[in-house]
Amino acid sequence: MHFPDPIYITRPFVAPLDTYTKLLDSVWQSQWFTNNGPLVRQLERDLCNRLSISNTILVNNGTIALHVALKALDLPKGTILTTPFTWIATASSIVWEGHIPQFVDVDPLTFNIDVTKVEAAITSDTVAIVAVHVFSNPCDVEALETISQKYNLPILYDAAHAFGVRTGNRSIFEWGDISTASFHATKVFNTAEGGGVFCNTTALQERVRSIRDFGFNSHREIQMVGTNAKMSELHAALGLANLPLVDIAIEKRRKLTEQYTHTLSNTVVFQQYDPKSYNYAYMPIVLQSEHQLRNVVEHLQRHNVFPRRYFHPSLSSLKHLFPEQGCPVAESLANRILCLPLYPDLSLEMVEQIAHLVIEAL
Ligand code: T4K
Repeated sequence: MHFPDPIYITRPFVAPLDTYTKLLDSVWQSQWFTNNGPLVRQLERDLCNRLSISNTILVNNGTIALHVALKALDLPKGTILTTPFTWIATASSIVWEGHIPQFVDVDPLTFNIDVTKVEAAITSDTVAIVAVHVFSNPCDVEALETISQKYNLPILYDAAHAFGVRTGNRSIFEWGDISTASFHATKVFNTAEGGGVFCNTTALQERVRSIRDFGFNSHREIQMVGTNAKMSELHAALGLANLPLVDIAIEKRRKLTEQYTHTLSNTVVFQQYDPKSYNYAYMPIVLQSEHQLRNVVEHLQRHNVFPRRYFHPSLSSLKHLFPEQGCPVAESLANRILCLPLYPDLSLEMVEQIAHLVIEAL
């Protein structure tokens, strides 16, 4: 089976073009393109309603969201405990804000930071915890909350993947002191480029709003060192067009994931998750060895299918960037994990064919 057109890891799921251009009419009429415009404010309100949360602060991407959130926490310089099994932005933003990432190994089943190893990693230099709900799978938020309270350490959740996920009857964005999301074109909900910051106190919200806008306060006085993290009206318009489709997208992704899981259940290992708290953002499979993984990648590519090695390598092995520290579980996982194509426009038949190519390669 050779696919005539390349099948990439993902394709954005977007509203019809005329839904988007109708929203742009108001921008052209008002000539208001950015600086906390009406569409950004509308999208912030709509996201609060859709997610049942009290606040959403939109920014221009998920990496800036991390920078702004870290800055808003106003931490003393020190080490930040984090996961090595994530996209580089999680750790690079820690370094960019002047801190040192200290990696804590991950749980081999959930792929999230191993909460049983967090306490032992805390030292007098530790100033915060940055955890990631990897592939939308919630961290053990209750255990992390207990640790955070015991040691008085703020928690930032990088929830880049976790749009719409709920746990403990709360939006995942409400856990910790502050959470961030990515609304990049490859994400379940997208504004082409974009991100969100979600705060648990009004004081943090005010700091984030100010940092997003060069450090101005509501009286246009410069009160702190900020940046330009503002989302434009064009990006917000795309978000407003796409938001009503998110539930359809997640449901399609769920069905495709079930198909993969059914066909591959005797062949590969899957991430362990609770289907009630998952948005099917990715389709990770774990193979027995890196050698096997390379065979699968080559076989799929020969058939015009392009899986991705999210996340490889484990950040703990980037010795030229971060202090050396072994994380054997994350390093082994990163060498053997592969994300298969998953997006709403794939058909069940295509998924079945891709799954059979994986079996063939093995
Ligand atoms: N924290 C975590 C845990 C993250 O995973 C990320 C980003 C961040 C923070 C930072 O958020 P942002 O600053 O990005 O908002 C992608 C995304 O660029 C990145 O957002 C994402 N995580 C990461 C996991 O994946 P690439 O380099 O794999 O993307 P790329 O350009 O190769 O695209 C993958 C496939 O998607 C392409 O083969 C085809 C398709 N595609 C892509 C784009 C951009 C399209 O069909 N249309 C498109 O417009 O990084």
